[in-house]
Amino acid sequence: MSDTVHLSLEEVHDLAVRALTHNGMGDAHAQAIARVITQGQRDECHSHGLYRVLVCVRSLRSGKVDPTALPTLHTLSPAIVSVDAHHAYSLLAFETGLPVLVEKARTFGLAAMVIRNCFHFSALWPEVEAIAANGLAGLAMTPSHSWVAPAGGNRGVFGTNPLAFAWPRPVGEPFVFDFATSAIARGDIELHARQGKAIPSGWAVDAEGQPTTDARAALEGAMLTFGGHKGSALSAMIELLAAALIGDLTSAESMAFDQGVGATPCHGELLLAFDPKVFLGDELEAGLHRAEGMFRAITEQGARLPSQRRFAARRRSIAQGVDVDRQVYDDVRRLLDGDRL
Ligand code: NDP
Ligand code: PYC
Repeated sequence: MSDTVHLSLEEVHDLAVRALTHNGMGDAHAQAIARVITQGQRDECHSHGLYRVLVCVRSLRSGKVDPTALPTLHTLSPAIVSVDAHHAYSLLAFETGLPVLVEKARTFGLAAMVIRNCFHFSALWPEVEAIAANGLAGLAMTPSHSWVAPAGGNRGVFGTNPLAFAWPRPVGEPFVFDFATSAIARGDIELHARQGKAIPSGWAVDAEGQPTTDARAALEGAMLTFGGHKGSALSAMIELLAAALIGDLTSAESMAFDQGVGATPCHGELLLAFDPKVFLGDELEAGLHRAEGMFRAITEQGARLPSQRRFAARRRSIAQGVDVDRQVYDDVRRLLDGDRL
């Protein structure tokens, strides 16, 4: 039997919605979550694709998540919108706040969206891409749980704290990067552990603080930042801007809030949008042209832009569907067995 199951994107979306709603997720949240999970599977970001349905359902069963709360909007200042997720998942809050963020960025040139009190599992590129689809540059960051040691330490302080950026290009896909400030997303180590695979050295230390390539030992120990002190400083910045500054939980506080139940981290998120038309005025074309020159200088020497792998996977998946790890598929299917929660 093959290790993978071939599905269309519609089948991925439908399976995610059914598994979530069967386990008590409200329909609006299930739809928003399934859209992003399908995008993750489509772009071959396996740590944030269908696998996340398992984590969402475990979180629902923990009783911590509000499965139906609807987000509410508040204006903090003319350029800052705040969306309270009321302890539901973050994605509906993002969708609710996006049009306001875009309008504010177009008015003021620079605007922020704060999301508070949200359970947050998702990759950030769908969000910065959605900002770029409106002709704006976008920056997003969020804490998670304190699994990651600071450079020079061996005990978790930071979350895996992703940072994502998108720049709208005159033609074609935007320039996008999105990475954890840990050496790798925790989801990737979890997938290695599920598959009994070793991890590369440099990702984590074990519970005794010793370097390890054992995925399970890594999950028990502490993850490491990417780029040593540089990733460590960026991760600290994210704790400051996307937790302390916005009045929400740090990764350490999110971990404490979890009380060991293993739910999705609960905290806030910060998104910034920049309107090149306001920054550049009459010089818009020249500014965008300058950016294109920089992209050309990268690609003309054979280096690739971040997200090129993802965009190629997207084109393939749209044309042919996706191959889902059979173990993940079977586990998600099993969530449809038994009584509705
Ligand atoms: P990766 O290390 O896989 O990739 C990070 C970025 O680097 C991508 O934009 C990728 O583009 C790019 N990249 C990779 N290799 C190259 C290369 N050779 N040249 C140029 N660019 C390259 O990601 P992570 O494991 O760090 O993170 C994975 C996902 O996990 C992210 O989407 C992140 O948002 C999510 N995450 C979410 C968290 C949360 O709390 N919500 C916490 C942590 C992570 P490409 O995709 O095209 O390869
Ligand atoms: O993969 O590190 C991760 C992660 C944490 C929260 C959501 N994804």
